Amino acid sequence: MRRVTSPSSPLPALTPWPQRPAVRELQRHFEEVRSLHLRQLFQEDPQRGERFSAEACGLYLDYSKNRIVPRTVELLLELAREARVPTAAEAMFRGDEINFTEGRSVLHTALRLPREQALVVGGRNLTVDVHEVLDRMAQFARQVRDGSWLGHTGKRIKNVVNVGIGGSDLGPYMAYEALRAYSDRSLTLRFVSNVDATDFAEATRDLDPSETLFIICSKTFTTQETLANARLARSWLVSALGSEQAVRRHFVAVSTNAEEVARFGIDTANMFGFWDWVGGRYSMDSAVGLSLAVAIGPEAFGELLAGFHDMDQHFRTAPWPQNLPVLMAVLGVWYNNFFGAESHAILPYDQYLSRFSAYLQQLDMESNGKYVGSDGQRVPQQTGPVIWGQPGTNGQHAFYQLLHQGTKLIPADFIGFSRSLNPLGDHHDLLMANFFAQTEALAFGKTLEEVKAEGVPAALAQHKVFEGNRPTNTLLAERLTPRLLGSLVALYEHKVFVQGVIWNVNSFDQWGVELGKVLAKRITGELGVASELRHDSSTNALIRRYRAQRAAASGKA
Ligand code: G6Q
Repeated sequence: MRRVTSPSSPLPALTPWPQRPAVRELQRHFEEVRSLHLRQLFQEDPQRGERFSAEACGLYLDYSKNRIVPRTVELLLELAREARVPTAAEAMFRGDEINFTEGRSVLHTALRLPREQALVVGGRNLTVDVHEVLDRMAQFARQVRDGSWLGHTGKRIKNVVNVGIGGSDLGPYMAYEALRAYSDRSLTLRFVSNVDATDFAEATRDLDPSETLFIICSKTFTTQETLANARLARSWLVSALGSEQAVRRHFVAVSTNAEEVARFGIDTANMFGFWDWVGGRYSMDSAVGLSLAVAIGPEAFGELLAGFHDMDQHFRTAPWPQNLPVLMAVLGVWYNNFFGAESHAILPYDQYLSRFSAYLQQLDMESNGKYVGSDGQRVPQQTGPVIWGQPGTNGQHAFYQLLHQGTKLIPADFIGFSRSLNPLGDHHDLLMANFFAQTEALAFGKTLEEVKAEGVPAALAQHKVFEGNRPTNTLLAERLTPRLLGSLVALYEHKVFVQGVIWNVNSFDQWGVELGKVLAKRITGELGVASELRHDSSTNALIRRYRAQRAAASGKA
């Protein structure tokens, strides 16, 4: 339950953005460096590639293709210091209620603490609670994987369907796709999130109910979409197997709300809990990852958690000039608040990371897409950017045109691996050649002189010029493993955290999703009846048209 608290941040107040000394200094500095070209910067400093690089937890970050000089980094780190990032980070790790608008601690980092590392908050050792659930998850995952968890008719489970939305879907779905190579291929995993029944229908159309297990994943267990899909799943199962008793063997719940789980009809013995100090979009390493743990097994799931923890340690202890999350955060601030960039692209060169940018969209945009600061006032500066992206090289044949020659500045993160998990033919070299070529092309472009020297006709020459100077970060790792994925996700979690602190927003609430939910509830009751509508003229007309087409269709049926 949420506690009613006085909504003020436990962190020391921050000076408004325009008055911060580091902001002023950065504005001056920006005027000096804004027109510098990466071509020139690389020419002047042959060591630049090594100078602007850092490495941790198996991830090598090359940030030399950013529009920075050494002084830029110093000033950006000063901005982070001035925004009291270390104080905020320690408050988070310690369990202070930094999510003050919801009266909650923010302790996703406790989900990956090793068993022997106690974390006592409010007199309770949270590590014990965390590992108790992890042990139950491991036991359950083993039972499904070894076939000892049987369905109602005595058949072994072959299909696992995770039903959840937002934070209860995006994380496990992304990670399942990312770690497919490590999964038990005899199991079919599906993810149903949308309240559009097509999602459920398509996910289950080829599944045998007697071999299918549903994991109903909902922190609150009150989410409209998830409960609608869970009810649909129950009737799909019960009508096929002919007994309500089947629910016991085919439904488990992941939630913080035992009461609602029981009300739905799932035995709370089959419930895996977590806590209100885990935010939805920070929950894939809690019991929300149960479907993933079943797919890849408890050992690999443990490796994933170890990877998260590695990055937590790195973030907490590494000096900032080598600190990956801090560096990536301040570089993002540099483009967002000084160059006026509106978006940030995430471009993984690995098919297994096909859902990574969708995952980061929620992590970043739901955390930092806020115009009210921690002091309750509208912030005077820009906050979180639009996050978007697709796996390479597909994007190259689609939207990269705009990255190279568009009028907008779009900083991008390129993520790639030296070794493929599917080393077939020379595919990996082809993929990675593109990976390296793109950041090179974006940074250095092609001048008019170069184009002319190729003999391009004058009328076409300008069209073939690439002005370059488009900033990128490159993250290169050896191989995509569960541990590496954990570190990669934690890297972005902490990046988002640092940015939220600098922008002085509460990265852990999400009030902006509430209004639409409330209005939808009201409209749901209006769609099937001919009641008077009291919305604006646009909404009224749309609902009337929907009602009419719905009625006409049911007349035909
Ligand atoms: C994430 C958000 C949101 C949440 C979903 C699902 O940080 O809070 O995406 O995860 O709304 O909520 P439940 O897990 O409670 O169903």
